Amino acid sequence: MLWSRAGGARKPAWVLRRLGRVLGGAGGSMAKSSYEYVRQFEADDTCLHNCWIVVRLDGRSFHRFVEQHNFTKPNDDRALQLMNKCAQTVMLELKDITIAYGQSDEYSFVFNKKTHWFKRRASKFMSHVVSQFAASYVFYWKDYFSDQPLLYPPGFDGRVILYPSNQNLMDYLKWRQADCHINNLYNTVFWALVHQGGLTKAQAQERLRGTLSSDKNEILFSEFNINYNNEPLMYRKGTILVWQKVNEIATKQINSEKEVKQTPSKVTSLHCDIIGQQFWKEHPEILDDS
Ligand SMILES: Nc1nc2c(ncn2[C@@H]2O[C@H](COP(=O)(O)OP(=O)(O)OP(=O)(O)O)[C@@H](O)[C@H]2O)c(=O)[nH]1
Ligand SMILES: [Mg+2]
Repeated sequence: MLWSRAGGARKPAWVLRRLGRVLGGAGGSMAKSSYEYVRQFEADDTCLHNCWIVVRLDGRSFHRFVEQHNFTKPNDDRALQLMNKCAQTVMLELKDITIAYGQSDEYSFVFNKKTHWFKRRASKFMSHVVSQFAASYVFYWKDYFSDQPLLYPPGFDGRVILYPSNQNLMDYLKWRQADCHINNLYNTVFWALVHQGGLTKAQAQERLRGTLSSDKNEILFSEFNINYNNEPLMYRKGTILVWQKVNEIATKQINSEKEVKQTPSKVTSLHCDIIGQQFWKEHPEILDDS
């Protein structure tokens, strides 16, 4: 059967000939419908070339979602692992993501600056990342929250940001990790004051007003015997997902005559510092756009 893509969707040739006649086309050949002009209203959202494309998503109204689903405070391991699982799924399903970074209810995905995926259309990047992530969140929920039913469908917002230089991209990721540190230190002291110190939330907030990081570390240590530096790395640093080469060679069959040898990669999660230079020296492949 003859098939054609005219009109957007794939249709058999006889349907197109009939459609052409209905729309007034001559001799059964496909004429453009008088509605075709509406395509011109679609905005061109091609991402500027040679820029890193970052998609960041964030849970919608998660302050309410975490309460209703009884997340532990300030960090819920099940929730963080579920976020990481969803982000790994995004990296495996979509093309050209070189690194991802997540903390709390947010995740950032960095697409290689040379990517040509979906002709670099921002709306395609954002919608694919967010929908894949949200669907995975619901799909894998029960694997992480076996005793807690999902009460309503969670939502995520998304945005696309372009970074023209490697320095800008590194600074973006450092900014997100600095944000993770600031929020996690605050939340750790806040909930220690409430849970262990017996303060109300309002009193804890008042106690922390105007304090510096050093003050918060001191409260944790002197009043609750908590050394902040011994708190789990995933809470303090967030999660970095990168590709790691697997130490074996796999053979991929292209067709009945041709096969190619490949060094496969897998997605690995790290919880290390990315603000200093060491991480970037150890992982030059992340910024390598070749
Ligand atoms: N208890 C708990 N709360 C969490 C955890 N992870 C994220 N959150 C909460 O999720 C919220 C994330 O903050 P925001 O994204 O700024 O707030 P939001 O309510 O999602 O609002 P919008 O993103 O603007 O829709 C905060 O209230 C966090 O405390 C967790 O592991 N445990
Ligand atoms: Mg949110």
